[in-house]
Amino acid sequence: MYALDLEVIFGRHWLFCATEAEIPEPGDFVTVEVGSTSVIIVRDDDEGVSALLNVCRHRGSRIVDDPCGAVGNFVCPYHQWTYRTDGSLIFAESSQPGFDRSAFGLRRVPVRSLAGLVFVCLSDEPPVDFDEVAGVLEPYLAPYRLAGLKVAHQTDLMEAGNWKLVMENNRECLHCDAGHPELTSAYFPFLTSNPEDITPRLRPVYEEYLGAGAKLTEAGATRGIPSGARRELDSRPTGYQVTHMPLAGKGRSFGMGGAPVSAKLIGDVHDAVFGDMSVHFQPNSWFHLLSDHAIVFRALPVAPDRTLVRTTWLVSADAVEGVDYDVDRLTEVWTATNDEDRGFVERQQRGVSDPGYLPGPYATVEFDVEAFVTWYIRRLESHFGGGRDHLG
Ligand code: 3BY
Ligand code: FES
Ligand code: FE
Repeated sequence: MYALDLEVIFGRHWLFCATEAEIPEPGDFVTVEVGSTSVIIVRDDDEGVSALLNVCRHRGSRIVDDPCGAVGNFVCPYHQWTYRTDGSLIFAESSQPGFDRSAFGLRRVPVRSLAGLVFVCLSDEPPVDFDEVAGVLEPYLAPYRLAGLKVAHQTDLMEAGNWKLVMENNRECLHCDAGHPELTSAYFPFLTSNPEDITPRLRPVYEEYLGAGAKLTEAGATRGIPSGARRELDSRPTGYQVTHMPLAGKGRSFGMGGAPVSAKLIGDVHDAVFGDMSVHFQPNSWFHLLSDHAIVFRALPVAPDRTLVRTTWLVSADAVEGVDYDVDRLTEVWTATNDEDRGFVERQQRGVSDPGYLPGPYATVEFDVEAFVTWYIRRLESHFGGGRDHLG
């Protein structure tokens, strides 16, 4: 199943890999490891974003070892074949007469930037629906001007669980109330999608949540930033969702109790009380855009029971560390939340690996877990060319 996941899910779908903010200058690059594949995402000399296979066209050496860096050109450490940042080969020593350098550039990988979020597809025939999805999401994301933000912090968390458990955990907040005291200090306790399930104790908070949400929609409309939820999580190859929710307490950001975490608002957002614009992508990413920072998350499988979760915090380019923001305070809530989620994933991995495990039913609020699972099954079905029978 792990090999199949790498081949069908990670090998043939658009994967969020990095932000343009990580590679602001020509020659800046990050490398991304997906199974045995290594991709270099680089700002090329024309200021565009290229994705290149990290495999030398001479005798196949890996070219770049570093997870990120800056280069003039890429020089293969083995025999020094040298490539421009757009992948074209410019130097190959002692090549035979008639050697055509232009035929031996680094292999290019399909890449798209959606408002500064860089997606890569490892297949030469990527899902064609990305542009349509980008068309829907662009108006929501563009006002945050993500490409021009500054990386304030980045963490890599290796979780001892299968990537699907990481994603399922991300797709529900049933565990939030008990499991995320820091996050729920900034979130309303909207743990149910059914208003009739709201207890009398929670009713006033729910009314407050609805009121704050209505205000946000109004504010969003007046600023030209759309606010309405869009959701196509299981019906297309590039499954996505965007929601815009108010925050509790101070209502500003992911500081404790909804407190702001940076003094400089980002992009075109004018009001610090702008809630949480949250975006989900199948199969491997989620995003939270706040008035004063953005957090982007990416999960990549490393082994059947190992997943690497990268979290990147972005702030306004003119926000000064120690003056406008403090990394500890900026990252406090999600560092704690990520670690709590890691604990849940690892605990579940141990449980579902028990031969005695029998799956139970979802709660009503776990509908996005179901959407993820449905998306996954449909993608495998489509790979095998039809019905579930093919899955054995
Ligand atoms: O990040 C998310 O999208 C979800 C909602 C809040 C908690 N959880 C990890
Ligand atoms: Fe890269 Fe020979 S393998 S130059
Ligand atoms: Fe969680």
